[in-house]
Amino acid sequence: MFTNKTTFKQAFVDSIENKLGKTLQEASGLDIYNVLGHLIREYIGKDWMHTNKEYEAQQEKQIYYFSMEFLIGRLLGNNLLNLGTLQLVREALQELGLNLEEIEEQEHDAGLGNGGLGRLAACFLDSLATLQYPGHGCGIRYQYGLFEQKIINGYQVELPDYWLQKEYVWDIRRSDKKVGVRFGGHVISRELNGRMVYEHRDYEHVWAVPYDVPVVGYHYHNVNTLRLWSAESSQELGSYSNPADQNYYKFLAYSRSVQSISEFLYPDDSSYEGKQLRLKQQYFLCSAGLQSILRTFDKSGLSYYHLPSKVAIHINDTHPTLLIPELMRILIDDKNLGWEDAWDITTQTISYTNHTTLSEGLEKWPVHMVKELLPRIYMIIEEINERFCHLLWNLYPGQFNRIAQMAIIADDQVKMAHLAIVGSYSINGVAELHTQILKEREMKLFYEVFPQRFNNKTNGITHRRWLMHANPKLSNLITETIGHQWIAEPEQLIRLAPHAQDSSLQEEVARIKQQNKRKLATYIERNYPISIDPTSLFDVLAKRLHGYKRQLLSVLHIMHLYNQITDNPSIDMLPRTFIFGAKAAPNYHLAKKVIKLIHSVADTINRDPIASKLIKVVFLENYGVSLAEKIMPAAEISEQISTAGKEASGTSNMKFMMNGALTIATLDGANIEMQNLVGQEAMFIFGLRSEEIAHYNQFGDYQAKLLYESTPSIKRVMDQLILNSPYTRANNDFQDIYNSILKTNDEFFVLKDFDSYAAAQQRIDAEYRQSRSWLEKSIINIAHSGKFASDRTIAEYASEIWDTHPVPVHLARVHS
Ligand code: 26V
Repeated sequence: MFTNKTTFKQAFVDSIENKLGKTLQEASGLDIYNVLGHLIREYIGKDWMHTNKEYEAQQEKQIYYFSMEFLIGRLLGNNLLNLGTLQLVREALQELGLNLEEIEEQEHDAGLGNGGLGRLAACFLDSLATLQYPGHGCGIRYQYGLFEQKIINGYQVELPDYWLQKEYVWDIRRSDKKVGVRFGGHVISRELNGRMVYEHRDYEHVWAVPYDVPVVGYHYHNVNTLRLWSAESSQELGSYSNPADQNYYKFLAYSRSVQSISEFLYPDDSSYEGKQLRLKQQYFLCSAGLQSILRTFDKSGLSYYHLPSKVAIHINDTHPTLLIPELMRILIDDKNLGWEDAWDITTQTISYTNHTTLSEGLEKWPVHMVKELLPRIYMIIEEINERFCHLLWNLYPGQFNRIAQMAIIADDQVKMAHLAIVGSYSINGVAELHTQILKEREMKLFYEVFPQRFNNKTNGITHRRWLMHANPKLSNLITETIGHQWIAEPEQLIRLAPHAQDSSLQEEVARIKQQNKRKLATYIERNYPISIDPTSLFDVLAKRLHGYKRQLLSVLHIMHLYNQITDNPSIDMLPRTFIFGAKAAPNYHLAKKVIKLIHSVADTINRDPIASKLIKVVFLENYGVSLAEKIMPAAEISEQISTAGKEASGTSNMKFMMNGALTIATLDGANIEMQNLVGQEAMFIFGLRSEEIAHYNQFGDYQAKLLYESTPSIKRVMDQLILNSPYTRANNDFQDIYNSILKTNDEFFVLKDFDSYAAAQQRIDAEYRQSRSWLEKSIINIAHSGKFASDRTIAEYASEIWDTHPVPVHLARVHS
């Protein structure tokens, strides 16, 4: 459509005039964004259509990635980058007096996810399309994304994130593809011609309407689909419009309950509330997504026995596990297959990724709730459970205990992880340690029964968004140094390693980091009443707030540094800026207290005329994808300090590394694999290892109180949480934090790891002064970060789990 700047400018200005009836000069920033967005969306449209036609013609296996979360962030810049028109559009806009970066700021992040799990799904979509796999996302089009975080007086306040308030330019509503989903009612079973048939009666019928978002692959032509489902009433107000009619209120209640299905994303990645609604959302996604997959499959004219060779369905954590009984239901009730055949097909089609070993993350539903909301699905789960227990009985006769521990239904609850393991052919963890823990500890009993199903796929991130788009200067420098092959094959970044000691490269890396730091400093100064020194060391901790992620360890350490400064104002300490970004689940009381503590510490230190020359503490509100894109390029230290064994993988660690930060970390999640690559010297490793933590947990031989009493530096910072200290002032805000450590015997080993963390921080202080060796390590980190590109992860999923192949789509698109 536009092959050079002139045709683009023409199309753009025409579009402004035609769509808005305004001149370019009269158009607002939002007008300009909307018009540009539409123009690009239309440009994508042709490739999208061709991709779908090609997929239909070639009949390659299709992958459907089901996830309750897709944290895709903004699309304008990334689509331009992937289309290969970023440079052309940027320059053409400049000629029109417009700045692309400012236009990008108009786009509201699509924040349809909580954290790592949702962002991983978004990175995977980018890699699937770029590697030309026929792989699509299936999710929910929540009207409200993850809440918008405001900080008022140091406390987190949650505001609704109504991201659809302004027009969303990227999706297309496909009313013609809507499907019906049924809730509640009851099931009548009877025999008909020697076969049981099941009739679902008196159910509530809801329409699921898909909205499709194109997913553009980088510099190739595949445009895959992210299909987001929205719930709509299937009854019209029409005949009930009279309030005197008793059905009027029934209708209102029905329509409200339908609306709520796709209204909110659950703002919690640790525990859950509003259980029934969450279950409803999950079934809604599973049923709608599956019906639409089978509609497409039906067009092939193949029998259902071929389903596993044409369709791979992946479930992102247990949230979409109801796909298993739903596929069984459709095959048995609607397609008339027998149980065994349906089970073979189902278990050869579905694969599952586990993302957490935290017990709060393992979903369980009360039996009565599943029965009431999904009566036919419950019957199927019961039968799966019975057959599975029977199998176990044959394997382990008489071992009641073991069988009870493994059952899908037990203690009046349906255990979704058990259902997911039993009903899928592949179960993977997201980093080596995590997979090992699944096999040896958390899912040990299942591993003994199905060893061949378990495998590891270490997470990754898309280098297109997290390096090329977020840090174009560093990207260009890399290309100047090693050529452009790394863009298509990120593992080629390793070719930077031989240049790590090259002083001119080091200087360039330092110069770019400095520019990125200045840019972040300017952003901070514009948005917060604080000025920071862009030459200080930028030390960043940005991720969801959770006890196991130990933001508290970092804050206690900052308090400790402050104590050292007040004891000795002429202390030799390198100036540092500690930058935090974190949302706490709204009902996670302690996490919110930690946010308040960060603010109290920031307030005290930033105001102190002496200490503030050495330390500044900044909390950036509303951490999300777009803010992360600003932070990563400017970071010099990446904090990955979870209690070992608790962080399944982590993905911010990868983003920081790719942007040249050095990592201070425990041996947890993917940090271990990072260290294996870059070596001990290029990271700052500290703390207990997961085996040691497991040992303490097993034998109970760690006593936090003793440690507290016997270590003056620890006692001092702990006491500053409760006694009259600069942080507590008149209130008693931090008593709960204090208690949480001393009364639960320091569940997350914060005190136990404190000294070792402080020592690692001191090493950082010393090594940052050796700027050449620091830069060498920074380059080594970038060079090894290619392993953590999601292209590698997706290629592994494709060949080792899904058994699918790229489908190149050839079109004549011109790239700049
Ligand atoms: C559980 C629940 C329970 C119901 C309410 C909503 C909700 C949302 C999420 C979860 C599970 C969270 C699991 C999770 O996010 N795991 C993270 O996955 C990342 C990608 O694999 C990984 O890098 C992180 O280490 C892991 O914590």
